[in-house]
Amino acid sequence: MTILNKVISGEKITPPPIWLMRQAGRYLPEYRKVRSESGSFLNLCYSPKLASEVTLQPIDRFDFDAAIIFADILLIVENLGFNLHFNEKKGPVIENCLINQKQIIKYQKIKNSPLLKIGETVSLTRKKLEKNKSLIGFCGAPWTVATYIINGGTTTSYEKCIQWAHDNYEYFMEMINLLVEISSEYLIMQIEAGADIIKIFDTWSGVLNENDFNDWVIIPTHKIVQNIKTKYPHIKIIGFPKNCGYLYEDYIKKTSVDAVAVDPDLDMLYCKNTLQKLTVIQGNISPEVLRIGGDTMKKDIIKTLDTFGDYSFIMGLGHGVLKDTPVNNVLEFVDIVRKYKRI
Ligand code: 1CP
Repeated sequence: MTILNKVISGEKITPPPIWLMRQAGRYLPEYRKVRSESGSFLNLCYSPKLASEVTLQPIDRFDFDAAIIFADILLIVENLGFNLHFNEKKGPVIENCLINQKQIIKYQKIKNSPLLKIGETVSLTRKKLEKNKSLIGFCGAPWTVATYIINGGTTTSYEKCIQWAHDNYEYFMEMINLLVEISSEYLIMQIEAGADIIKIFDTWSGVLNENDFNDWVIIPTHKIVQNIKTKYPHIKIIGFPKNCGYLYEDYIKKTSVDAVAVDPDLDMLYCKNTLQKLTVIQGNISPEVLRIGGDTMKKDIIKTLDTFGDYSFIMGLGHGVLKDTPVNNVLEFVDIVRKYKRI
């Protein structure tokens, strides 16, 4: 069993395993090289050899305990008939913003689609990755992916997006249900190709009230978890309902995920006294603190390890590595964690 799987199964390991969200990315010169040669971000995602190479770059450099497949949560929108591209300045762009004009949703099975390339990246990477390291497959949670489809890219007003979802409820729920189906299919494909842990990213879950959170975050996520566990009960699933505050408790109890990633805004003692009693947590150094480095980072790491070390814990960030993070700070981060001793 990999170290990460042991911890998610409830074993306490000191120092804890480490991996970071967006550990492969622009802060690494070797990533920037491959990325510029690939032509575009999407080309890189759909080139298994190159995607596998960048997936492994942070493992070679920092010896993290897990690799996360290099891809993006938005690739899947093409399977529902929406065209996706990435603009250097604007980020993701999905044609036909739904707020302006509804579009009939198509459904293209994973097995007949370019997403099969992601499966190739998974199997190529698994062959090269050490046996005691995990390979994390992932998807975006339906609500978060839906916000990009509704708005045609990153949303500037979530209120507008939520209002649109209520005004077009039937259409919206059909889209959420299709996202549940296709995401489950996609994750099962990644597991069959060699992913041993799954992460479900719900970056924009924090903008919802309790009712919408239940219907659009908890219920769809629970269905995805059930679909995976029915087929692969041993596969561990990490949920990330970012910025959802005290709703983390409901999320943990009702979705049946095996672990949650916590964001840096959450109170540490709440995480320790409430969430760690319910599940395994991953977190939650702020990406800004990693970018600053030095004593600020060291203090935060030690405080985090002291606070969460009574239970099984995964060391990481509360969100993705920022692109101007010095590589040396990441080396130091790993060094501090690996030298940590519990008194
Ligand atoms: O040109 C580039 O290098 C593009 C930058 C980039 C990268 C490196 C994007 C564009 N996506 C990714 C990779 C990525 N995205 C991974 C790979 C594995 C890893 O973590 O190392 C993962 C897991 C994601 C997931 C993702 N994409 C999320 C969920 C997690 C999060 O960061 O909140 C979201 C919201 C996206 C959408 C996305 N992808 C990229 C951009 C610019 C955006 C928009 C972000 C936003 O709306 O604010």
